[in-house]
Amino acid sequence: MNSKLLDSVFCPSDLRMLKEKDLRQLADELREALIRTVSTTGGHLGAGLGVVELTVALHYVFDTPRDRLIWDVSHQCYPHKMLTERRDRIGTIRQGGGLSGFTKRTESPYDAFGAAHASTALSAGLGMAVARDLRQQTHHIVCVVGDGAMSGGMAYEAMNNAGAHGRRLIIILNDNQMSIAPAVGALSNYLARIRDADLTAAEVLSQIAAPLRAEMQRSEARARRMLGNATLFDDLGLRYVGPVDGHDIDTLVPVLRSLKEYSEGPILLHAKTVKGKGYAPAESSADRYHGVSRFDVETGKQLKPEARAPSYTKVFANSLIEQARKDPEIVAITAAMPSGTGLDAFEKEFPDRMFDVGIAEQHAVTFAAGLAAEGMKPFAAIYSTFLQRAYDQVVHDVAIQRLPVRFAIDRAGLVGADGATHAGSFDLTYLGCLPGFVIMAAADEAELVHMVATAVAIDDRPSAFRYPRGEGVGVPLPERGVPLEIGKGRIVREGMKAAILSLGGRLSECLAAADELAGDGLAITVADARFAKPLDTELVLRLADEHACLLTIEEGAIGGFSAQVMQCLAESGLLESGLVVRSMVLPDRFIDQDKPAAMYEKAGLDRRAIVRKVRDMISHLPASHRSRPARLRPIRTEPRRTLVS
Ligand SMILES: Cc1ncc(C[n+]2csc(CCOP(=O)(O)OP(=O)(O)O)c2C)c(N)n1
Repeated sequence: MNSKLLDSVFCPSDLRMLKEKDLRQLADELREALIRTVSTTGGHLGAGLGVVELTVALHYVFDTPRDRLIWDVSHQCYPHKMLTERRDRIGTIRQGGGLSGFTKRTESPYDAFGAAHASTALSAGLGMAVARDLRQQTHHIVCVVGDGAMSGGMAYEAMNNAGAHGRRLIIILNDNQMSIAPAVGALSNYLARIRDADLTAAEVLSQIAAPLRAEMQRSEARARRMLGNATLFDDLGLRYVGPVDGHDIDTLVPVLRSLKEYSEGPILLHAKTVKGKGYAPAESSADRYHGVSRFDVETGKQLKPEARAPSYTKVFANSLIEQARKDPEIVAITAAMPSGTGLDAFEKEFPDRMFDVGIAEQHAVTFAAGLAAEGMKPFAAIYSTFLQRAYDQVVHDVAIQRLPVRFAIDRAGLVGADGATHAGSFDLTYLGCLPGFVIMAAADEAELVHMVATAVAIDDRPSAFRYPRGEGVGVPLPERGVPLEIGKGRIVREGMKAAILSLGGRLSECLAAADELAGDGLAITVADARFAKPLDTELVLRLADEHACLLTIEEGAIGGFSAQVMQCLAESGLLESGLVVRSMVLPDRFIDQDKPAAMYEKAGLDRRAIVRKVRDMISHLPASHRSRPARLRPIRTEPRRTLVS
């Protein structure tokens, strides 16, 4: 297909020069360009395909960027980026130095609000509406929210607030009946009930033109209720209109124009869309091509690199299934991420013991606490970045009551193409300060199997185990998980002079660094702490006592594992003994998307950085220590496993 119209649109003001009758053609060209682009870059596709017409119509009717357009989650923003001065760079999306896969305020004035975590648009939009009103400005605020994102608690908190404020705010509910998986929950059932027939533009206009004043609105709501068709949104004080076909530009344009005229308060347009719209392989796939690798446009076949080892996610899910076969009290919880957490496999085997609670991490955690309070063994599988949402629930509902909720923390550390919004940087820090928690980090996939078994066995307090995104390192998997001794690490390789104490997935880089240093005649001890909490103080003190240098490394922000080690060393007085101590943590800045290897290099957490650090530490040794021999006693040394390089 040629892209004649699309080529004429660099920015929305170009778009607004087009005739209304040309918008259909523009949308077709945009959709085609989107498919071609994502086929070469990979990324989020289905959601963008579902909002092509909405994107065109919104930029046509509203005066963006003066009018603020806010995309919830914003994984559907690719067509928006292509119409807002970024089409020439769209082929760089999600790559190092390229466009972000999400809206980002620093990237463009058209990105009114940055996002990537769900359910924030209404709160941000209401804040902007208040700012506008206080400054006596007149622009519009438009929030586009998916039905999945509408299942998150913040969306209700915002509607509750917006309904009471009565300020001008335009909400487009983009209802495609999908989250990443099919949408779940009572709200989804409710939307299915009210999404019956599509209204024409004229019908929506008469809906809007109906009684406007608040009092009359109330009586209209009563009348509607009596007719059995009041909506939850009306009752919350938001004017509900629709549903309309969200792919019909001829309906969308006049309807959006009339929303612009509505001055009585918040108004919500219910638009029905199809995730993956207009691309057959996407429309017919179970996840409607939510997130894809590069693919062949003709067949839709995704080109995934061959896996060298099973993913951590899969190892976690299989281990939990294995445990659940023996223990009927094990249940699993996900907040709208059944495939991302691997729990879809658990659900297949135990349909009654897996709970997808929607995009509702806070609820997921307290729900798990309730299960634990009744003696069940809940595993809440939540990405590190999304667990941030539920921090008070972790503290107040789980930790203070010492309830044995097990947190399976996926995507711990840097995550590649999703960038800073999805990095799992903080969990070691925010969990490490909570009394009573057991916190483990898997150095490889075999360790993860044992950590799942350990978490099953910890039945008197909360526990968490973290593991990185992507494939394991290729070690053989044990036949079955065996609970680890709580709070005990292991020495993986013995050396002299310098010791590296690693927590989690950087262990293989430490071993590679040790190999390199050994080539230069420097024998390095490498230990795997396994537990960030309780800390293996015996191991820490021994490493400190028997080496002249001690380096800790973790894939987490400042304040995590290394802080616990430093505290231990400081309290023991060993810091005054001439010991050279350093820590390697994620740098104190947000790291944009890139290939994982490049991100580790930027973060200074790769083999080369470790080698540099150790050499630097040794060069800082006081002369007396340089000749100090190591006095390592071989305890708890484990044979080194074969690692896939
Ligand atoms: C707080 C949070 N939890 C989980 C996710 C992962 N996630 C990304 S998109 C998505 C589904 C969003 O569904 P919806 O809003 O309906 O948009 P659609 O993809 O269907 O267009 C989820 C669960 C997230 N971004 N934020």
